[in-house]
Amino acid sequence: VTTKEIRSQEAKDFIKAMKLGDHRMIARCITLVENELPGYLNLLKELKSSDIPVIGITGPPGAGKSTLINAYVRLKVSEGKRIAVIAIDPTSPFNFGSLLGDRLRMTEHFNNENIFIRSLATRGSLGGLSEKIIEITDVLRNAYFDLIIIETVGVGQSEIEIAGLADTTVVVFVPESGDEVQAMKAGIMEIADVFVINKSDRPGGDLLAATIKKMIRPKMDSWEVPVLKTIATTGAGLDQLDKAINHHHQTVKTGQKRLFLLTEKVYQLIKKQRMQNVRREDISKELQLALNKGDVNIYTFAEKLSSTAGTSETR
Ligand SMILES: Nc1nc2c(ncn2[C@@H]2O[C@H](COP(=O)(O)OP(=O)(O)O)[C@@H](O)[C@H]2O)c(=O)[nH]1
Ligand SMILES: [Mg+2]
Repeated sequence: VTTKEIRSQEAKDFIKAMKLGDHRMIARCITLVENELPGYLNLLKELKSSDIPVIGITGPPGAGKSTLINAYVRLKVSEGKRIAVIAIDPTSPFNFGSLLGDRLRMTEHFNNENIFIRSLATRGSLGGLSEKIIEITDVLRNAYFDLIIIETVGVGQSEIEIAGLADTTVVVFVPESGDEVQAMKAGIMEIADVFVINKSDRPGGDLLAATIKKMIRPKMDSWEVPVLKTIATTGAGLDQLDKAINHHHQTVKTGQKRLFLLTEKVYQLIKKQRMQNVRREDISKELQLALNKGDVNIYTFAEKLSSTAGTSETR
């Protein structure tokens, strides 16, 4: 392991290699960022903004999130797409990759080059991890993938923390999740772009769907949140899920949600630099101005904003 600082020029070469699909380089860049090795910020500052879709899949443990992702990846790979999956699962941090790997290897479409899987261990909660995931996701967005999927386990507050990470957030339940849904906080309703009731080979899915539909509030960009039923183990309902994800991406690509997501990311980055007094409204305003001028690198942007915020009056 080298501790030599990565300079900007080298970072540019790294990104070039990632774009060409060099998996070892992708893994190296993620490790650089994950462990904050010397020069990792230089790498982040060289990243270009991109609209490669990031799909967050969350829900209670055992709901079938990994199985669903496995089936979805299979579908997308069969379309010739390249997919990166990040799994953040405190209950089974290392099982996911092998599960996905084994199942994919059995399919005719399996090609190592087209799938990249990385498990991240949590340190108890998602706190502090969310900005890491933002950074790692942005690294992956600069590689050669067509789609990035993040699996997180929904436990209390963490669903809300992932709100800023994914362009499309899919919340997965099972037909028996009624009590959980009833106890659901408003925040979870707000982050869900698509609801999935998986394990719909079991009864109760329609009733739960009706309950969820009653709780849905109006969303940004006039998006109507669909409630879908799937059976991840057979692939039933996967086409509808794919349609919903694609449709959502088209809807928010140029909509309000883009600014919301960037604001959320910059907020997390600045919070990490311990700038507690920064307000999201101010970030949004500055971001909109910057976006009007063109391409925005959120790492340079956050650094600039936190250095100016430090000198302005405290609220
Ligand atoms: N009956 C049924 N079982 C499923 C379905 N989807 C997943 N499972 C099973 O549920 C268990 C948990 O799945 P997993 O994907 O690991 O759940 P996760 O914790 O949400 O990632 C596994 O044994 C799966 O085979 C489904 O649609 N129907
Ligand atoms: Mg899982």
